[in-house]
Amino acid sequence: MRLSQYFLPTLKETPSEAQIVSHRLMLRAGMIRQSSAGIYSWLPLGFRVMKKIEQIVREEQNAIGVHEMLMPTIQPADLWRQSGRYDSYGPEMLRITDRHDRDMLYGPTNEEQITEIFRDAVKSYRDLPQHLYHIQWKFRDEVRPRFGVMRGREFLMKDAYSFDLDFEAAKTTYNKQFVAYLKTFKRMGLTAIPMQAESGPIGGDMSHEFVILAVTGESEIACHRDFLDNDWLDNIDLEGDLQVVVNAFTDKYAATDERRDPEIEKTLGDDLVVARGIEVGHIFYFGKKYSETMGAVVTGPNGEDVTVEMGSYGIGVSRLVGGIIEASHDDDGIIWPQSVAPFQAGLINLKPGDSACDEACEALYQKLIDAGVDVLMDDRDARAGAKFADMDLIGLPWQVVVGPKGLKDGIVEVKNRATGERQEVTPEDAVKKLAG
Ligand code: 5CA
Repeated sequence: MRLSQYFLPTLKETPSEAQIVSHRLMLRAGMIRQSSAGIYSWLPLGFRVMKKIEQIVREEQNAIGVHEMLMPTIQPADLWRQSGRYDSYGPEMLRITDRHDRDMLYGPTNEEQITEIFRDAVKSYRDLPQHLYHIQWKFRDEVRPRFGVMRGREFLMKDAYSFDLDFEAAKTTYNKQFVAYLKTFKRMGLTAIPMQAESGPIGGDMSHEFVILAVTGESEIACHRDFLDNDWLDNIDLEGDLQVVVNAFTDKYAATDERRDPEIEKTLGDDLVVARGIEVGHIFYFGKKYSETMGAVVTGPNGEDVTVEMGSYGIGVSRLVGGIIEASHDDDGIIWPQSVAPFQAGLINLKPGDSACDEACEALYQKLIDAGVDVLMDDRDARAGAKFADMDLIGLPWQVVVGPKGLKDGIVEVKNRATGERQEVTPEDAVKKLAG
């Protein structure tokens, strides 16, 4: 991509409405713009990151055999009357009336919608289990939308739903999602701590929140120090026995809000960490809560009626964009983990118009593309200082700087955004380094 032909409206000044670093950096890096409170447009750079995150989530869901589908954003109120949640959900639900005076709503979640689809299609235990997900926009009319995309009103969620015959099968499904979540967040460079949680308006009696630590997190959490020690985490083989992996995490203390236990915390002593966290995912087992009220019943092995066991599994895809920035930035800007970076490398032409620089940049640009490196070339006619600042701000993992002085000696500079380390290498070696 050539920056001269791209849409990247970066800001020098810090926008005054942004209270936390990820919101500031997303606005400054030209990733998002606010449309109204808690509702954002995703500009090309931000959109790329969101798509990368979405793809990781998708791959890990597909890997455990959950099938992708797509349900609508607008749902009929009657569906929610069947579960009883139309009245109980409260003012967070955006209620709409269509031209025929029918009550509709913008979905805050999809338990009812998926249960209806399942109920009408699946009649026998032989067709179980069914595990489905979609990645779709949600709307919750939050009292206090804030912190940019972290607590939006409109936000993108991956929500998966499971239908199993009995508790044992439902528990296995829950465990599979649990481990898939650990893998998903790890691939994004995040250490997510699973903690027992309240299930709130979704309901149910088994539930874990996946929380990443950040000083600006909305909730206070308490956990065993081991959760912050990546060595311990790295030593757990996520491909191992499902229940053993889940136990390795759930055996250690991690809790938030009412679930915190002062007695346990006392015994932990120096091993206790109290910090602030951001909830990036939440999984629920709620058994027959919706299947009973909505009649999701199949014929069992002995011809009897079996009300199916359900769970739901959410990941805040758009929230993660902000969450990753909270976890990975410095004073100069964002530091993208390779796996979600909008481009792998930035190529800076220090002197556009200088034929040697232009030629070397064009050649390098082409070679990087040929080597499969997603590259953003800053070919704008701007000051070097401004180019460096923008490149640090948008946080691509690698920067390649091409200037007239270096070219005389046949070299370019390669900078690692995360470590700040710089190396002078030939253009050929730069390609090798970035492609490798
Ligand atoms: N139906 C269930 C799971 S599929 C559900 O809705 N769960 S949830 O309410 O916990 O939301 C799932 C995830 O969406 C949360 O963990 C969080 O990461 C994200 N999320 C929730 N509310 C917001 C919001 N207002 N802004 C951004 N992300 C949000």
